[in-house]
Amino acid sequence: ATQPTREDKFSFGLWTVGWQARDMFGEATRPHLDAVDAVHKLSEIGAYGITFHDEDLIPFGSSKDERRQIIDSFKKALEETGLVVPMVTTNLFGQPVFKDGGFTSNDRSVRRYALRKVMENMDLAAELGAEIYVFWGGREGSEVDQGKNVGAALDRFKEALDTLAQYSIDKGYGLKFALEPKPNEPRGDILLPTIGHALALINELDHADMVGLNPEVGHEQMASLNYTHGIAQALWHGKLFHIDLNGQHGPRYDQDLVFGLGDLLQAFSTVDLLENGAPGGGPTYTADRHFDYKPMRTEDMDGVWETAKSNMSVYLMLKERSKAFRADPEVQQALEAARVAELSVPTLGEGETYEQLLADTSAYEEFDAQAKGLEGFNFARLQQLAVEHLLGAR
Ligand code: 3MF
Ligand code: MG
Ligand code: MG
Ligand code: MG
Repeated sequence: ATQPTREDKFSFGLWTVGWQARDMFGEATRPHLDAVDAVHKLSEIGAYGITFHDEDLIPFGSSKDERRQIIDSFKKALEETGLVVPMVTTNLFGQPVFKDGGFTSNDRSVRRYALRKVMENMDLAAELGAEIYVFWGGREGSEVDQGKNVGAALDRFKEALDTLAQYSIDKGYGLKFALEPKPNEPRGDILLPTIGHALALINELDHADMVGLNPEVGHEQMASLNYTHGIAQALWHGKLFHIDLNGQHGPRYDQDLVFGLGDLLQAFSTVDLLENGAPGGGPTYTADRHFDYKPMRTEDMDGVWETAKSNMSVYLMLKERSKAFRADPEVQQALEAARVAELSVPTLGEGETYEQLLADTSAYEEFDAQAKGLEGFNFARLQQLAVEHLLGAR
């Protein structure tokens, strides 16, 4: 059951398995991974898709001819394997020109250049049949509070997204945009630091309907937030367009561990939500299960593929455990005892007005709040059952 198939819809960023492990303190420990080889290898281990930043595939500064050649051999590999490209994104953080951001650089000419870079790559995304276009604004932010007019920066963020959405519409690309929040790293503070901030910006956009989120496990956890709650809210807004799955140990640097290898208990509730929906009902997630992680710097290429397989196998093990959890009659009793489904019952009766609520003395005047306050919610039993299922003790 931990053997992945195409139906599991697992996808990987080319920058994940292709990460050469160059970090803040040390040189690369692994050779360059050719995109064509990555496609073949990912297909071999049971993945469904591959995603990329423009520069992961086409080195910065390539000529038009070089670009075409790379794209053609990449497409050939996709055809040979049947691997798909569900999502594409732009690198607006690596080149020195973007050191103060792409869409929100204080320098207007940099912002115009950033828009053009995205448009060129959107053409490629459409050519490859991608449905989702991700925006992670890694350099959109500041270290010096006085150096950035946050309101003006949000105006420019909106201007960029509105312009690019119009471009996709006019070209008939049908792309859906997904914003990826992150609190910090590489900037001291990044704009749209959490799921909530990004959702609020979306409300201000001209084409809000085509813009959603790509939340990453580690990014929310770096902000000490609960990832499962975050994606649950995104789902509620109809905005969980895509996901970046990985692992993280709390609020430290962005670790990009293999999925689940951090807060495993939360990974369990994440998979439970993604695969089974909320207990008591609600919208579900349908796009690819995308991993954004970094294979440990200590590993050679064999180790890289070992970690790639780990992501999928951990996910599938958690999926299997979550199915067993939901199917267990004791869990169903515990959910019942914790009155989880009761939350889906509206607080007011059908058609009931606040006047009727005011007239209902059983709701207030006769309500024994003290006695009610002594009743337990039985969450402890539910938690224990979740742990037992997670550990395979049931
Ligand atoms: C950085 C990230 C990014 C984004 C990517 C868009 C380099 O912490 O998570 O990966 O995921 O830019 O998908
Ligand atoms: Mg990340
Ligand atoms: Mg990410
Ligand atoms: Mg990360």
